[in-house]
Amino acid sequence: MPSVSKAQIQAQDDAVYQAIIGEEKRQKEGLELIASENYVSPAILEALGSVFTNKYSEGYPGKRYYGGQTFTDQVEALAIERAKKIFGADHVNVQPLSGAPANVAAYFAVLEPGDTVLGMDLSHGGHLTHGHPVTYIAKLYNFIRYKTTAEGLIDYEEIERMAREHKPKLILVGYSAYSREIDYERIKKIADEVGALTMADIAHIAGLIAAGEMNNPVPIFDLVTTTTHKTLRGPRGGMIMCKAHLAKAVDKSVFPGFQGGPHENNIAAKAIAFGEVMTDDYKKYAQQIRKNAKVMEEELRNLGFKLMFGGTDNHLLLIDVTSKGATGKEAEWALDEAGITVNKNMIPDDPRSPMDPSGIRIGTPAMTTRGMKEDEMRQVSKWINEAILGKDDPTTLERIKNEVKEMCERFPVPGIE
Ligand code: DSN
Repeated sequence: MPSVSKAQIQAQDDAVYQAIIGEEKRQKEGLELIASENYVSPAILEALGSVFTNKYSEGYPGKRYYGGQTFTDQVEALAIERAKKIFGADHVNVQPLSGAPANVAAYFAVLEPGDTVLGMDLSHGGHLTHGHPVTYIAKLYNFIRYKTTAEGLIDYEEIERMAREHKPKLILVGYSAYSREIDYERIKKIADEVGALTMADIAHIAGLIAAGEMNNPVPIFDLVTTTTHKTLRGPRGGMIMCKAHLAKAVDKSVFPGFQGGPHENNIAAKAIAFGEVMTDDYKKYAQQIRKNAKVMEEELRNLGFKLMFGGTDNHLLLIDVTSKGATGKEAEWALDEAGITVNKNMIPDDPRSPMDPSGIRIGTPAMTTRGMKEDEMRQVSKWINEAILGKDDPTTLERIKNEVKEMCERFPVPGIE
């Protein structure tokens, strides 16, 4: 696999060069299980380092505030057209710098201060930007938070009851740690009954939706936001899709309402990523992500782990590790020592704190990009169990780290030699 040249950085700035080399080694020798991370193609890395980074282009294709926009217009229009085709969207804005800005710009497009929004509680799989009290938007809007049922599924009846009681202006679905399918038709019906708009944040599962592996809210919902760097396997960035009637409001909200000049190098990379998403290879990749997650579900359950939401329909698993005698923080640390990167995560109604919760979240997108399949998932599940049980035994953690490194050598990371 071709690597992306760093010759200029090496010649000019050794401190930065060493940091990049260190990160390449970490990515190459370790197993990446953070559900929101992935590896982009060498073409996407090149686009990120292209001369588009030099250009200011406030506005939109054909309607910019500065001159010199022939090629920024070309590349942005291409990204928009590809995204519209992939998701069946009426309108797409590819300028949001990431997922949180995309969500805030979507709120600004349709809400007035004080408006009520119904969104999922963070510990049940929601996201900070879905109204967690630590965020500024929670001071601006009246967020009411719903939860999953005791069985760990989205509680549609409760959402219906809360929607009737609170009459929200917006009902929000789409999650960061929830592992099950979402019934968008049912949410739309509830929203229509109470006169609410609908918004889905598909940041985690956009790639699975694009490949037809999960339900697509875009033809049904008013607003759909996503990042482009998770299962979509594009550059770090965001995107808003919406119905035609909200197109102007969304564009005005992103610029000039919220952001300044878009990052056209990033938008060029998004266009390349969308081109990749349209291929048969990508469809196979998305299918394998889910197969791999299912194998890990089965293995980890057999190893005695308690899986939140009863398992997975997508790319991730939220796991309670306390039954293995560890906290989420301890498990994250032990796995790090063993060359396996995960993130500690709250579980529904977690009695512990966000910095030392009861769970970890794992995902298969990055491992699947390296070409790992069912056999490797079985092995990784065993290592997870051994590392957590052996958290106080440096010899066990070192042994797993060496085994992880050995396996990783057989599965190259795109863009790294
Ligand atoms: N930080 C992302 C994640 O890991 O899910 C969401 O913002």
